[in-house]
Amino acid sequence: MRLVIGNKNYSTWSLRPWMLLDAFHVSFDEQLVSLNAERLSNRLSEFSDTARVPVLQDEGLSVWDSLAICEYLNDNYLAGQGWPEGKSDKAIARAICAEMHAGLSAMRNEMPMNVRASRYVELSAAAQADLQRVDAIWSEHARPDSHGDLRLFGKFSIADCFFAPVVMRCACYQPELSAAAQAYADSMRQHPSLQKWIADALSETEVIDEDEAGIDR
Ligand SMILES: N[C@@H](CCC(=O)N[C@@H](CS)C(=O)NCC(=O)O)C(=O)O
Repeated sequence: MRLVIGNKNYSTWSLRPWMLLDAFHVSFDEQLVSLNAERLSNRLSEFSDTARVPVLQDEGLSVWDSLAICEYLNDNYLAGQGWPEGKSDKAIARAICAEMHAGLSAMRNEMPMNVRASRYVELSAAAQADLQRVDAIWSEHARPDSHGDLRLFGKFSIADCFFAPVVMRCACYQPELSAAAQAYADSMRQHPSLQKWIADALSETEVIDEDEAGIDR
């Protein structure tokens, strides 16, 4: 199985399924394609008609879109363990992932993930409202897991993978969060898979100008 991803410093959508695979110890190869703007669409259309990453290639099948990839992994490799247990937690987890997937766009646009950087950005009212929504989700649903680490719904799942890029955005731009939300972000940042991703991102040197925002702290 191979996961085609973008630069680890910048590619939020790639981080989601990568983290799921790594955290559940599913064996896979990764292929990193630079998100450098030059001929990007041509380079990415080799892997998917959408010309976007991530793309999962498995036994002749190609699956694009981070949510579809996570669902595929949950069905075929994780025996359903990718989502929280229980009807209500599972439904809410799916709902907040859908919310993250389809919305919160002001925050996404104004706070691009940049693992290497520590920046200040002046956020619009819309981005601040998105952040408040994220804060509410983390505050309401983060609970200690069996090791005492804070995870959404009390057990690492696709929901944590979907919000891991926001954890990294917050690490870069350091917006003010409630104590509960900050505690979740701090705990998630220590997750071994996220630590591996961060180490890989720090070793990258390519700068993608379109994804650089804010001023250095
Ligand atoms: N909805 C897609 C979005 C994927 C996406 O936009 N990926 C970015 C990289 S993080 C990309 O491929 N950008 C290339 C471009 O915009 O040309 C998903 O969830 O996988």
